[in-house]
Amino acid sequence: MKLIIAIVQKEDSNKLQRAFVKNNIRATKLSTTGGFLSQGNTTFMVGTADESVDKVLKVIKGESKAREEYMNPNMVTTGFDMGSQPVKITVGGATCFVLPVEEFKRF
Ligand code: 2BA
Repeated sequence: MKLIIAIVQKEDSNKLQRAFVKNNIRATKLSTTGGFLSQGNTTFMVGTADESVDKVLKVIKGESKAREEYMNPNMVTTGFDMGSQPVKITVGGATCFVLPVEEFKRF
């Protein structure tokens, strides 16, 4: 068994949640914050059989879009807007980790 941790943008989270339900994929949705931009994002935890990992990743990929954001570099490092030029960054689609699960129990 594997645990997939998928961090997606807030804008994609509702449709991804619906796609999980439609595809009979069990998931837990957490409200999270990106460590770099300090913007809200969504983290899904999906416990799944080894042979279903590719299917789950495909569903995640199908519902997650990369977007461009502009940010003030000083806001990230100092917390203050010091009038510097905003820089463009591409925020992913989805950032996914696939972890082995030692034990899975439901009581
Ligand atoms: P944030 O940490 O807010 O990062 C948002 C975007 O800012 C990143 O998009 C990346 O384009 C850029 N970025 C992040 N750290 C950077 C740095 N040190 N220098 C320059 N640019 C940087 P993504 O890479 O697509 O990440 C989207 C979100 O996924 C992240 O939001 C974070 O919540 C999560 N994430 C990404 N990589 C991770 C990792 N290795 N471990 C844990 N969470 C991760």
